[in-house]
Amino acid sequence: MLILHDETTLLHDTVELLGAKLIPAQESPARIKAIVDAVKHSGNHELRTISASEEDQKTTIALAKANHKPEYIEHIQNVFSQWLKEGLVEAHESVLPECFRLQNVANAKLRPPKDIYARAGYYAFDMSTGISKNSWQSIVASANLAVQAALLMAEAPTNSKNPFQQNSPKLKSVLALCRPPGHHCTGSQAGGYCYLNNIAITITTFRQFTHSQRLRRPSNPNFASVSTLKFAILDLDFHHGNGTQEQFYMDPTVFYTSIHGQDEFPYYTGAASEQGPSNSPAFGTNLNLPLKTGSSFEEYLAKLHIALSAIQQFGADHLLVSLGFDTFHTDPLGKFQIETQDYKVMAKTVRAMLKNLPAVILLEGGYVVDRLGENLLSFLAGWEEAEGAS
Ligand code: Q9C
Ligand code: ZN
Repeated sequence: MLILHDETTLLHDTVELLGAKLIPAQESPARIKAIVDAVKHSGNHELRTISASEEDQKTTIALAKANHKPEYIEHIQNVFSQWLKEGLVEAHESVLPECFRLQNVANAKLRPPKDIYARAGYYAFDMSTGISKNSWQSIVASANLAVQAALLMAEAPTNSKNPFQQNSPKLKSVLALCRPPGHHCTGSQAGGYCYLNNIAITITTFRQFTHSQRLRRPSNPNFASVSTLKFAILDLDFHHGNGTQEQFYMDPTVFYTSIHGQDEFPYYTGAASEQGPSNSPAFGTNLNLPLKTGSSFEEYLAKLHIALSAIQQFGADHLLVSLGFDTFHTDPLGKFQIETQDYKVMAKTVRAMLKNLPAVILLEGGYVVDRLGENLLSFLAGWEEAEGAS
Protein backbone atom coordinates (compact mmCIF):
# COMPACT_ATOMS: atom_id res chain seq x y z
CA MET A 1 0.00 0.00 0.00
CA LEU A 2 1.14 3.50 -0.75
CA ILE A 3 1.07 5.40 2.55
CA LEU A 4 1.33 9.20 2.74
CA HIS A 5 2.81 10.82 5.82
CA ASP A 6 3.94 14.31 6.81
CA GLU A 7 6.07 14.86 9.91
CA THR A 8 4.39 18.21 10.45
CA THR A 9 1.32 16.29 11.61
CA LEU A 10 3.29 15.48 14.79
CA LEU A 11 3.52 19.10 15.95
CA HIS A 12 -0.07 19.45 17.20
CA ASP A 13 0.07 18.61 20.90
CA THR A 14 -2.79 19.54 23.17
CA VAL A 15 -4.77 18.66 26.29
CA GLU A 16 -8.29 17.52 27.11
CA LEU A 17 -10.52 17.14 30.13
CA LEU A 18 -10.89 13.82 31.89
CA GLY A 19 -13.51 14.46 34.52
CA ALA A 20 -12.16 17.48 36.34
CA LYS A 21 -8.55 16.98 35.26
CA LEU A 22 -6.65 18.32 32.29
CA ILE A 23 -4.65 15.49 30.72
CA PRO A 24 -2.49 15.22 27.58
CA ALA A 25 -4.90 14.57 24.72
CA GLN A 26 -5.38 10.90 23.85
CA GLU A 27 -5.10 12.01 20.23
CA SER A 28 -1.31 12.28 20.53
CA PRO A 29 1.68 12.60 18.17
CA ALA A 30 2.82 9.19 19.51
CA ARG A 31 -0.04 7.60 17.54
CA ILE A 32 1.49 8.54 14.21
CA LYS A 33 5.02 7.73 15.35
CA ALA A 34 3.90 4.24 16.34
CA ILE A 35 2.23 3.67 12.97
CA VAL A 36 5.17 5.00 10.96
CA ASP A 37 7.61 2.83 12.93
CA ALA A 38 5.50 -0.27 12.38
CA VAL A 39 5.13 0.43 8.66
CA LYS A 40 8.89 0.96 8.28
CA HIS A 41 9.73 -2.21 10.14
CA SER A 42 7.24 -4.29 8.19
CA GLY A 43 8.94 -3.41 4.90
CA ASN A 44 5.69 -4.34 3.15
CA HIS A 45 4.48 -0.89 2.24
CA GLU A 46 5.63 2.19 0.41
CA LEU A 47 5.83 4.99 2.95
CA ARG A 48 6.05 8.42 1.31
CA THR A 49 6.97 11.20 3.68
CA ILE A 50 5.93 14.49 2.13
CA SER A 51 5.97 18.09 3.19
CA ALA A 52 3.37 20.64 2.13
CA SER A 53 4.93 23.50 0.16
CA GLU A 54 3.60 27.04 0.61
CA GLU A 55 1.61 26.54 -2.58
CA ASP A 56 0.22 23.20 -1.34
CA GLN A 57 -0.84 24.89 1.89
CA LYS A 58 -2.62 27.66 -0.02
CA THR A 59 -4.36 25.13 -2.24
CA THR A 60 -5.41 23.05 0.75
CA ILE A 61 -6.87 26.05 2.55
CA ALA A 62 -8.70 27.13 -0.60
CA LEU A 63 -10.17 23.63 -0.96
CA ALA A 64 -11.11 23.57 2.74
CA LYS A 65 -13.21 26.70 2.16
CA ALA A 66 -15.67 24.60 0.17
CA ASN A 67 -16.47 22.78 3.41
CA HIS A 68 -15.79 25.27 6.20
CA LYS A 69 -16.71 28.92 6.76
CA PRO A 70 -13.78 31.25 6.04
CA GLU A 71 -14.16 32.94 9.45
CA TYR A 72 -13.98 29.55 11.16
CA ILE A 73 -10.79 28.68 9.29
CA GLU A 74 -9.38 32.10 10.13
CA HIS A 75 -10.23 31.51 13.81
CA ILE A 76 -8.53 28.11 13.96
CA GLN A 77 -5.48 29.59 12.27
CA ASN A 78 -5.11 32.64 14.48
CA VAL A 79 -6.71 32.03 17.85
CA PHE A 80 -3.60 30.70 19.54
CA SER A 81 -1.43 33.70 18.69
CA GLN A 82 -4.29 36.05 19.65
CA TRP A 83 -4.67 34.38 23.05
CA LEU A 84 -0.91 34.40 23.51
CA LYS A 85 -0.75 38.12 22.78
CA GLU A 86 -3.54 38.81 25.29
CA GLY A 87 -1.82 36.69 27.92
CA LEU A 88 -4.71 34.20 28.04
CA VAL A 89 -2.46 31.25 27.29
CA GLU A 90 1.24 30.45 27.65
CA ALA A 91 3.34 29.18 24.76
CA HIS A 92 3.24 25.55 25.95
CA GLU A 93 -0.49 25.61 26.76
CA SER A 94 -3.63 25.21 24.63
CA VAL A 95 -6.68 27.26 23.80
CA LEU A 96 -9.75 25.52 25.24
CA PRO A 97 -13.30 26.80 24.92
CA GLU A 98 -15.50 27.61 27.86
CA CYS A 99 -18.89 29.00 26.75
CA PHE A 100 -20.60 27.38 23.76
CA ARG A 101 -23.28 28.59 21.34
CA LEU A 102 -26.53 29.20 23.13
CA GLN A 103 -29.88 28.97 21.36
CA ASN A 104 -32.33 31.52 22.66
CA VAL A 105 -36.07 31.98 22.52
CA ALA A 106 -35.83 35.31 20.70
CA ASN A 107 -34.14 33.38 17.90
CA ALA A 108 -31.55 36.08 17.39
CA LYS A 109 -29.10 35.21 14.66
CA LEU A 110 -26.02 33.62 16.15
CA ARG A 111 -22.82 35.55 15.55
CA PRO A 112 -19.29 35.29 16.90
CA PRO A 113 -18.96 37.02 20.28
CA LYS A 114 -16.68 40.07 20.37
CA ASP A 115 -14.91 38.67 23.42
CA ILE A 116 -11.77 36.85 22.29
CA TYR A 117 -12.08 34.36 25.14
CA ALA A 118 -15.67 33.51 24.24
CA ARG A 119 -15.00 33.13 20.54
CA ALA A 120 -13.21 29.82 21.20
CA GLY A 121 -16.57 28.41 22.29
CA TYR A 122 -18.41 29.76 19.26
CA TYR A 123 -16.17 27.77 16.94
CA ALA A 124 -16.19 24.48 18.89
CA PHE A 125 -18.71 21.99 20.25
CA ASP A 126 -16.61 20.25 22.90
CA MET A 127 -13.52 20.61 25.09
CA SER A 128 -11.57 17.76 23.47
CA THR A 129 -10.33 19.95 20.66
CA GLY A 130 -7.67 22.24 22.07
CA ILE A 131 -5.44 24.43 19.93
CA SER A 132 -1.72 24.52 20.71
CA LYS A 133 1.04 26.70 19.31
CA ASN A 134 1.65 24.52 16.24
CA SER A 135 -1.79 23.00 15.78
CA TRP A 136 -2.56 24.98 12.65
CA GLN A 137 0.53 23.65 10.87
CA SER A 138 -0.52 20.08 11.64
CA ILE A 139 -4.14 20.73 10.67
CA VAL A 140 -3.07 22.00 7.23
CA ALA A 141 -0.50 19.21 6.81
CA SER A 142 -3.19 16.66 7.66
CA ALA A 143 -5.66 18.09 5.14
CA ASN A 144 -2.89 18.35 2.56
CA LEU A 145 -2.29 14.60 2.87
CA ALA A 146 -5.95 14.13 1.95
CA VAL A 147 -5.56 16.50 -1.00
CA GLN A 148 -2.44 14.72 -2.24
CA ALA A 149 -4.16 11.35 -1.88
CA ALA A 150 -7.01 12.59 -4.07
CA LEU A 151 -4.64 14.05 -6.67
CA LEU A 152 -2.85 10.73 -6.89
CA MET A 153 -6.06 8.79 -7.38
CA ALA A 154 -7.46 11.29 -9.82
CA GLU A 155 -4.52 10.70 -12.17
CA ALA A 156 -3.63 14.30 -12.66
CA PRO A 157 -3.05 15.38 -16.26
CA THR A 158 0.58 15.72 -17.27
CA ASN A 159 0.56 19.50 -17.02
CA SER A 160 -0.29 19.19 -13.32
CA LYS A 161 2.45 19.76 -10.78
CA ASN A 162 1.51 16.59 -8.96
CA PRO A 163 4.91 14.94 -8.46
CA PHE A 164 3.52 11.45 -7.80
CA GLN A 165 1.37 11.03 -10.83
CA GLN A 166 4.04 9.61 -13.14
CA ASN A 167 5.01 6.89 -10.66
CA SER A 168 1.61 5.43 -10.03
CA PRO A 169 -0.66 5.61 -13.03
CA LYS A 170 -2.74 2.61 -12.01
CA LEU A 171 -2.96 3.17 -8.30
CA LYS A 172 -5.93 1.35 -6.74
CA SER A 173 -5.65 2.53 -3.14
CA VAL A 174 -3.80 5.04 -1.05
CA LEU A 175 -3.69 5.57 2.72
CA ALA A 176 -3.05 9.01 4.23
CA LEU A 177 -1.86 9.19 7.83
CA CYS A 178 -3.96 12.24 8.64
CA ARG A 179 -3.51 13.84 12.05
CA PRO A 180 -5.49 15.55 13.43
CA PRO A 181 -8.47 13.51 12.23
CA GLY A 182 -11.46 15.08 10.49
CA HIS A 183 -14.83 13.36 10.68
CA HIS A 184 -16.34 15.20 13.69
CA CYS A 185 -15.84 18.91 12.94
CA THR A 186 -18.64 20.71 11.15
CA GLY A 187 -18.51 23.66 8.77
CA SER A 188 -17.88 26.04 11.64
CA GLN A 189 -17.21 24.03 14.80
CA ALA A 190 -14.20 21.99 15.86
CA GLY A 191 -14.88 18.93 17.99
CA GLY A 192 -13.87 15.36 18.72
CA TYR A 193 -10.18 16.11 18.03
CA CYS A 194 -11.13 17.38 14.52
CA TYR A 195 -10.60 20.80 12.90
CA LEU A 196 -10.89 20.33 9.13
CA ASN A 197 -12.90 17.56 7.50
CA ASN A 198 -10.24 15.65 5.58
CA ILE A 199 -12.76 13.39 3.82
CA ALA A 200 -14.78 16.36 2.58
CA ILE A 201 -11.59 18.03 1.37
CA THR A 202 -10.68 14.86 -0.54
CA ILE A 203 -14.02 14.99 -2.33
CA THR A 204 -13.62 18.69 -3.07
CA THR A 205 -10.20 17.92 -4.54
CA PHE A 206 -11.63 15.22 -6.81
CA ARG A 207 -14.34 17.57 -7.97
CA GLN A 208 -12.02 20.50 -8.45
CA PHE A 209 -9.59 18.39 -10.39
CA THR A 210 -12.39 17.04 -12.50
CA HIS A 211 -13.48 20.58 -13.17
CA SER A 212 -10.05 21.74 -14.29
CA GLN A 213 -9.63 18.60 -16.35
CA ARG A 214 -12.85 19.43 -18.13
CA LEU A 215 -11.56 22.90 -18.86
CA ARG A 216 -8.23 21.64 -20.06
CA ARG A 217 -9.40 18.64 -21.96
CA PRO A 218 -12.93 19.10 -23.25
CA SER A 219 -12.46 16.14 -25.57
CA ASN A 220 -11.77 13.82 -22.61
CA PRO A 221 -13.76 10.63 -23.32
CA ASN A 222 -14.82 10.63 -19.66
CA PHE A 223 -16.25 14.11 -19.98
CA ALA A 224 -19.85 13.15 -19.35
CA SER A 225 -19.18 10.75 -16.51
CA VAL A 226 -16.58 12.79 -14.62
CA SER A 227 -18.96 15.69 -14.27
CA THR A 228 -21.28 13.49 -12.23
CA LEU A 229 -18.76 11.69 -10.05
CA LYS A 230 -20.29 9.74 -7.18
CA PHE A 231 -18.54 9.07 -3.89
CA ALA A 232 -19.13 6.48 -1.19
CA ILE A 233 -17.82 7.11 2.30
CA LEU A 234 -17.37 4.16 4.64
CA ASP A 235 -16.76 5.34 8.19
CA LEU A 236 -15.13 2.60 10.29
CA ASP A 237 -14.14 4.75 13.26
CA PHE A 238 -15.81 3.78 16.55
CA HIS A 239 -17.54 7.18 16.64
CA HIS A 240 -20.23 8.50 14.34
CA GLY A 241 -18.77 10.95 11.79
CA ASN A 242 -21.28 13.68 12.46
CA GLY A 243 -19.24 16.27 10.55
CA THR A 244 -18.98 14.19 7.40
CA GLN A 245 -22.66 13.26 7.60
CA GLU A 246 -23.55 16.93 7.84
CA GLN A 247 -21.33 18.00 4.94
CA PHE A 248 -23.07 15.59 2.56
CA TYR A 249 -26.51 15.18 4.06
CA MET A 250 -28.20 17.11 1.25
CA ASP A 251 -25.93 15.77 -1.48
CA PRO A 252 -27.34 12.90 -3.57
CA THR A 253 -23.95 12.25 -5.19
CA VAL A 254 -22.27 11.28 -1.91
CA PHE A 255 -23.28 8.19 0.03
CA TYR A 256 -22.26 8.15 3.70
CA THR A 257 -22.42 5.03 5.83
CA SER A 258 -21.06 4.50 9.33
CA ILE A 259 -20.83 1.70 11.87
CA HIS A 260 -20.41 3.23 15.30
CA GLY A 261 -21.06 2.82 19.01
CA GLN A 262 -24.71 3.44 19.80
CA ASP A 263 -25.33 6.38 22.16
CA GLU A 264 -21.62 7.16 22.26
CA PHE A 265 -19.74 10.38 21.38
CA PRO A 266 -20.81 12.70 19.72
CA TYR A 267 -24.11 11.64 21.37
CA TYR A 268 -26.53 13.77 19.33
CA THR A 269 -26.13 12.13 15.93
CA GLY A 270 -25.76 8.69 14.38
CA ALA A 271 -29.29 7.33 14.66
CA ALA A 272 -30.52 4.97 11.95
CA SER A 273 -33.39 7.38 11.32
CA GLU A 274 -30.95 9.93 9.84
CA GLN A 275 -31.31 8.85 6.21
CA GLY A 276 -31.04 12.15 4.38
CA PRO A 277 -33.65 14.87 3.83
CA SER A 278 -37.08 13.39 3.07
CA ASN A 279 -38.66 14.16 -0.30
CA SER A 280 -35.24 14.84 -1.74
CA PRO A 281 -32.96 12.98 -4.12
CA ALA A 282 -30.50 12.74 -1.20
CA PHE A 283 -32.93 10.68 0.85
CA GLY A 284 -31.40 7.24 1.36
CA THR A 285 -27.83 8.43 0.76
CA ASN A 286 -27.07 8.44 4.50
CA LEU A 287 -26.94 5.09 6.25
CA ASN A 288 -26.19 4.96 9.96
CA LEU A 289 -25.58 1.55 11.48
CA PRO A 290 -25.30 2.08 15.23
CA LEU A 291 -24.05 -0.98 17.08
CA LYS A 292 -24.48 -1.70 20.78
CA THR A 293 -21.42 -1.18 22.93
CA GLY A 294 -19.81 -4.49 23.86
CA SER A 295 -20.64 -5.97 20.44
CA SER A 296 -18.49 -8.79 19.06
CA PHE A 297 -16.69 -8.79 15.72
CA GLU A 298 -19.37 -11.15 14.32
CA GLU A 299 -22.01 -8.56 15.13
CA TYR A 300 -19.81 -5.90 13.58
CA LEU A 301 -19.40 -7.95 10.39
CA ALA A 302 -23.15 -8.24 10.00
CA LYS A 303 -23.40 -4.43 9.93
CA LEU A 304 -20.41 -4.21 7.61
CA HIS A 305 -22.16 -6.44 5.06
CA ILE A 306 -25.17 -4.13 5.13
CA ALA A 307 -22.95 -1.08 4.61
CA LEU A 308 -21.05 -2.70 1.72
CA SER A 309 -24.18 -3.93 -0.06
CA ALA A 310 -25.60 -0.42 0.16
CA ILE A 311 -22.43 1.04 -1.33
CA GLN A 312 -22.55 -1.53 -4.14
CA GLN A 313 -26.13 -0.55 -4.84
CA PHE A 314 -25.29 3.17 -4.83
CA GLY A 315 -22.68 2.66 -7.56
CA ALA A 316 -19.91 5.09 -6.62
CA ASP A 317 -16.89 6.12 -8.68
CA HIS A 318 -14.65 6.54 -5.64
CA LEU A 319 -14.50 4.93 -2.21
CA LEU A 320 -13.36 6.95 0.79
CA VAL A 321 -12.68 5.19 4.06
CA SER A 322 -12.60 6.93 7.43
CA LEU A 323 -10.41 4.43 9.24
CA GLY A 324 -10.37 4.41 13.03
CA PHE A 325 -8.81 1.86 15.34
CA ASP A 326 -10.80 2.94 18.38
CA THR A 327 -12.99 -0.11 17.67
CA PHE A 328 -10.14 -2.12 19.29
CA HIS A 329 -11.23 -4.03 22.39
CA THR A 330 -8.97 -2.16 24.81
CA ASP A 331 -9.44 1.32 23.37
CA PRO A 332 -10.07 3.91 26.09
CA LEU A 333 -12.71 5.65 23.94
CA GLY A 334 -14.27 2.65 22.18
CA LYS A 335 -16.38 -0.25 23.37
CA PHE A 336 -16.39 -2.99 20.72
CA GLN A 337 -14.77 -6.42 21.06
CA ILE A 338 -12.50 -6.22 18.04
CA GLU A 339 -8.99 -7.70 18.04
CA THR A 340 -5.91 -7.32 15.88
CA GLN A 341 -6.59 -10.29 13.56
CA ASP A 342 -10.17 -9.05 13.01
CA TYR A 343 -8.91 -5.97 11.16
CA LYS A 344 -7.54 -8.27 8.49
CA VAL A 345 -10.95 -9.87 8.00
CA MET A 346 -12.62 -6.46 8.11
CA ALA A 347 -10.43 -5.01 5.37
CA LYS A 348 -10.59 -8.15 3.25
CA THR A 349 -14.37 -8.08 3.46
CA VAL A 350 -14.49 -4.44 2.37
CA ARG A 351 -12.07 -4.87 -0.51
CA ALA A 352 -13.59 -8.14 -1.69
CA MET A 353 -17.04 -6.58 -1.98
CA LEU A 354 -15.82 -3.29 -3.49
CA LYS A 355 -13.03 -4.65 -5.60
CA ASN A 356 -12.73 -2.16 -8.40
CA LEU A 357 -13.45 1.07 -6.64
CA PRO A 358 -10.43 3.39 -6.43
CA ALA A 359 -10.02 3.95 -2.71
CA VAL A 360 -8.66 6.72 -0.53
CA ILE A 361 -8.24 5.66 3.09
CA LEU A 362 -7.82 8.39 5.70
CA LEU A 363 -6.82 7.83 9.31
CA GLU A 364 -9.29 8.99 11.95
CA GLY A 365 -9.09 7.77 15.60
CA GLY A 366 -7.56 4.89 17.57
CA TYR A 367 -5.91 5.46 20.92
CA VAL A 368 -4.11 2.30 22.05
CA VAL A 369 -0.80 3.65 20.86
CA ASP A 370 1.28 0.49 21.28
CA ARG A 371 -1.21 -1.62 19.30
CA LEU A 372 -1.94 0.87 16.51
CA GLY A 373 0.92 -0.32 14.31
CA GLU A 374 -0.01 -3.99 14.35
CA ASN A 375 -3.70 -3.18 13.92
CA LEU A 376 -3.00 -1.08 10.85
CA LEU A 377 -0.68 -3.73 9.38
CA SER A 378 -3.37 -6.32 9.95
CA PHE A 379 -5.91 -4.14 8.13
CA LEU A 380 -3.54 -3.53 5.21
CA ALA A 381 -2.73 -7.23 4.91
CA GLY A 382 -6.41 -8.08 4.52
CA TRP A 383 -6.98 -5.20 2.10
CA GLU A 384 -4.11 -6.20 -0.14
CA GLU A 385 -4.99 -9.85 -0.04
CA ALA A 386 -8.41 -9.04 -1.48
CA GLU A 387 -7.00 -6.50 -3.92
CA GLY A 388 -4.39 -8.95 -5.19
CA ALA A 389 -6.99 -11.64 -5.72
CA SER A 390 -9.10 -9.60 -8.14
N1 Q9C B 1 -12.13 13.69 27.42
C1 Q9C B 1 -12.10 10.45 17.10
O1 Q9C B 1 -11.99 9.27 17.36
N2 Q9C B 1 -14.26 12.80 23.65
N3 Q9C B 1 -12.59 11.31 17.99
C2 Q9C B 1 -13.20 12.42 24.57
C3 Q9C B 1 -12.54 12.42 26.95
C4 Q9C B 1 -13.87 13.00 22.31
C5 Q9C B 1 -13.04 10.91 19.29
C6 Q9C B 1 -13.69 12.54 25.97
C7 Q9C B 1 -13.77 11.73 21.51
C8 Q9C B 1 -13.42 12.08 20.10
C9 Q9C B 1 -11.63 10.98 15.80
ZN1 ZN C 1 -13.25 7.81 16.97
